Amino acid sequence: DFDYANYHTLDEINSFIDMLVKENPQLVSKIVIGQSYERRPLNVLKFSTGSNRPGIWIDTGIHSREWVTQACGTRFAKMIAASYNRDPALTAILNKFDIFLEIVTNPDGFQFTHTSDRMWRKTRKPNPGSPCIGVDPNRNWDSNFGGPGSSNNPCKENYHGPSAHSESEVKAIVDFVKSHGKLKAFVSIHSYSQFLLYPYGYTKTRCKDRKELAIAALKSLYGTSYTYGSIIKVIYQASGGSIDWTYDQGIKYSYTFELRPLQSSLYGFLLPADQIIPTAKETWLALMVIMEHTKNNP
Ligand code: 0X9
Ligand code: ZN
Repeated sequence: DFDYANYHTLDEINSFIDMLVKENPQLVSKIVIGQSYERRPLNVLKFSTGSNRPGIWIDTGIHSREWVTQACGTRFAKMIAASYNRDPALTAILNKFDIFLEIVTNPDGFQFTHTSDRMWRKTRKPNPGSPCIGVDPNRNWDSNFGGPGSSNNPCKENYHGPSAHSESEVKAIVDFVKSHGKLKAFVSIHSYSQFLLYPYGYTKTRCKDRKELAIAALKSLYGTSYTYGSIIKVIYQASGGSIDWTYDQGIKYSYTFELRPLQSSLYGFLLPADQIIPTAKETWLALMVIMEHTKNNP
């Protein structure tokens, strides 16, 4: 059986995905929404009990070094598959909504964190005219693209790329969101700092749903030490981020998590494996609150 309490390679996670589909064929399927720069499939798990449903999107690992997020992604996948027809709350959600989960959203970067550089964040596409590789996939979206909090220097960790949606890993999600047309929630999971964030990152203008988003966030964080608020207030200004784009596309429940550890921790991206399960548990509670709120207020 899959060991959820440890970190895994890309191949292991892909095998896990195929196994989950095989074991739950009536509920779970794998869709390939595109391919990475290095031609790896961009695998998305679809949990569905009906046709033509509105959807909830969750992605982990768009920044490849944030290993606790992909690890939590596998745990969420198992939770969803195991909870249908057992947990009434999740069953009610799945009777109305499809859930889409992209566990390894930046597979080239993730592979590179295993083979060469544990701290790799960006994509692996070369930048013409520069010795530096990769684009920050959370500065590459068409939400004030190129604005403050992103860099035009290909050697920087927050390089926004040559144009909005230049990265196939980003473009695949953009195309999926547009063609689906009925996503009601979009949750992008990062680490670290223990934050739950809502739009905006690119502007101080407060998003019009902030009160509702804050209430949902607050409820979900009851009992855990997370800070919540808008990206620009809680972290820093950042242009070209995913949830600002999805929110401006009309997906009201757009959130970013920053999972464990706290910002002050020396572990940073290197969270000890014994914290994977506790992190997944607390985050799952928060996801359930967001998904239930979405179901009840679509
Ligand atoms: O800088 C980022 O992309 C995120 N922090 S991280 O340490 N995981 O890299 C913050 C994301 C804020 N979200 C948006 N700007 N949409
Ligand atoms: Zn991140």
